[in-house]
Amino acid sequence: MKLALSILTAAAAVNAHFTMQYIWDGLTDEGQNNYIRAPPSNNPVTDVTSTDLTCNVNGLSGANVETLSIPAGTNITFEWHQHAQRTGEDAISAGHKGPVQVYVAKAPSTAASFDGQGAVWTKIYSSGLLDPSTQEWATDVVNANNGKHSVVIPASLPAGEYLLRAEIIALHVAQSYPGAQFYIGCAQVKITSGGSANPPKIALPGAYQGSDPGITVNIYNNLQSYIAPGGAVWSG
Ligand SMILES: *[C@@H]1O[C@H](CO)[C@@H](O)[C@H](O)[C@H]1NC(C)=O
Ligand SMILES: [Cu+2]
Repeated sequence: MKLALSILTAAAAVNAHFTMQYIWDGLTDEGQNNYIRAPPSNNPVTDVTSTDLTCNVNGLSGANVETLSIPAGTNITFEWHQHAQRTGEDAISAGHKGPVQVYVAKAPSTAASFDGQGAVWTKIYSSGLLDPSTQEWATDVVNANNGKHSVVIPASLPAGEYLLRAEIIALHVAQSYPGAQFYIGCAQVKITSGGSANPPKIALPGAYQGSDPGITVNIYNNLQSYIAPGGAVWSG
């Protein structure tokens, strides 16, 4: 009986997917799915060549999504959940181990009409394997924070409308490709009072390969280091 239960629990954990459901502007909760291109389900993306990698399923347009005005330098918090709730259930299932990253892309005109294709994405945050001795991952911290992680929008980014793309990669079945699960949430913002930086940019899809060591990886063999896909963080 005990064995049967633990097998059931393990199966449930594998299926326990999640979505980005809230953004916080500083200490202000902007409300469920507001300013966010919400996907139709909490299933992950697994094909790194798909345009779903950009902003999740149906994420190439934000025609019905509002755009949040924020000054450059704002501390934005992203909040994820398995279901539409803040009930105290694991925000992201604890079995889902991996890195947490944030990218930004400047829209040529409005964020709502921007499809995010081409070399337009700049990585502004990345956290991965935090402690090899305990095998603590960035996802463990997100879970401990009730689904939240934060990033400060670099003050030197030029003013304009942007997509903010938060990404959690779950590596529990990443021993072969496709296997790694990409959870992606895109928010639409209008950055005011920015600077004049011209940061490095990559394409998503484009920059990730199935063979990347951060995408096809066995995390259950006392992994000592981890390199997240998409290159270095630009610090502003
Ligand atoms: C951003 O806000 C979060 C949540 O309030 C806080 O934990 C974090 O320390 C802040 N980051 C910075 C750099 O101020
Ligand atoms: Cu899942």
